[in-house]
Amino acid sequence: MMALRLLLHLTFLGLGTTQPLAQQQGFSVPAFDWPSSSNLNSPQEVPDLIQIPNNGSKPLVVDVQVFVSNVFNVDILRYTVSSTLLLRLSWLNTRLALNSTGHQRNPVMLPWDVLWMPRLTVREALWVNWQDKSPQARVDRDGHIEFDLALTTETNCDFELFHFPRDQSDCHLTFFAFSNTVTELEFQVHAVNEIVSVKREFVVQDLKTQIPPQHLVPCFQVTLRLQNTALKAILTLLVPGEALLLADLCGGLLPLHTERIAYKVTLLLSYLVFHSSLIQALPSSSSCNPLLVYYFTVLLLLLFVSTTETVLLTGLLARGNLRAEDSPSPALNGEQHNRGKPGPNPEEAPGAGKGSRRSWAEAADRIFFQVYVVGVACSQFIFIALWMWATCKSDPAPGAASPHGGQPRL
Ligand SMILES: *[C@@H]1O[C@H](CO)[C@@H](O)[C@H](O)[C@H]1NC(C)=O
Ligand SMILES: CC(=O)N[C@H]1CO[C@H](CO)[C@@H](O)[C@@H]1O
Repeated sequence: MMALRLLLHLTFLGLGTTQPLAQQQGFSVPAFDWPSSSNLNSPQEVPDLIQIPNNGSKPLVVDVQVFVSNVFNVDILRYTVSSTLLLRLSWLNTRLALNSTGHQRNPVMLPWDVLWMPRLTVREALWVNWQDKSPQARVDRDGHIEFDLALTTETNCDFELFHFPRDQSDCHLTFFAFSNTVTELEFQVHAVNEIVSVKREFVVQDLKTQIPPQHLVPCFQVTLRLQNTALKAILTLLVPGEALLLADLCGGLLPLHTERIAYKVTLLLSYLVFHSSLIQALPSSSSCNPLLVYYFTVLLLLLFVSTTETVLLTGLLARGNLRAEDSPSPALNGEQHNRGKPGPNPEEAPGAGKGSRRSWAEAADRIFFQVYVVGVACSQFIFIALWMWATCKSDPAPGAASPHGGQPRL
């Protein structure tokens, strides 16, 4: 019998790691030791210890200490956070106190499946990996039970990316004990920050715990405040963007009849490539999209306007030159016909037209350049002001706006 149990136990451990993700979300009780309804003749046969300890008319108080040991991945595109936590659950079961009196003085270790324990489910989780598949409970002589549960989990988080890459978001992990009711069970929760790794783009600024105010199932909530350190995004996004804008401004200093048009078109093309990779690197959202998206779109429009201006003026000049090249032959003929005659000098007319057209285009270009510099400077100042003072608060989620049912307001 013992050998069979051991074999079953090992099989369970072996299977445990290959379980589908959905099954790993709750801390599932292995089937072999759980009294199934088929081999129970009456409810009295359910072993006492696997039922929740009674606390009269009051709920049992389970004390939870949450040690956050790592936040190892933050994926803003998928809105997920991966973290490693340790939960230390402790409560009092006076029935065990009676049993462990006698010569036994030290705490005893009991397998977790002979005792009642809250079965926890993480609401925000995509997957949960409970690291120890068969944790042991430490029971002291007063009947205090202590369980350590280590878990790695990937959870959903609504990042506030309006100020990306200097964003800061609160990510929640809500633990529910679905197999008990609020009249049976109550949590008391504290958090301990045990994060030692600092080699991360996102750092944990704050760690809080609370019991959500309105709840139908016993639960507790851990809140991580994550802050983006922004260095990588500044180096890869802001610096190239600003450099391109500066290069475009300097391009305005080139004379119109040189290769300015090739220079501007190359800049616009390289900016388009940069822009598309930038847009792919940022997530989209129903509200409070990153301010940077608007900024880089304005930058794109500015580059487009300056390139268009160069193209238009160069086009006008080229037409003027063509017309000026066409006109000299009749002018020359006219000169031959009118040689020796007094009057207006026809040689001057085409040359003057060409010169005035060129000076007109250059004046327009100079005015445009000044307006453009002012426009660029204004756009930068407006952006800085928005960055400093504008805030954006996402609408509350339908479930948060009207808890426990009600019309979803989307
Ligand atoms: C029983 O309930 C009371 C009142 O809520 C609480 O102070 C006490 O700690 C509980 N006892 C146990 C064993 O949980
Ligand atoms: C010695 C003693 O008190 N034993 C008790 C241990 O707990 C079980 C289950 O509650 C009781 O049935 C025993 O009497």
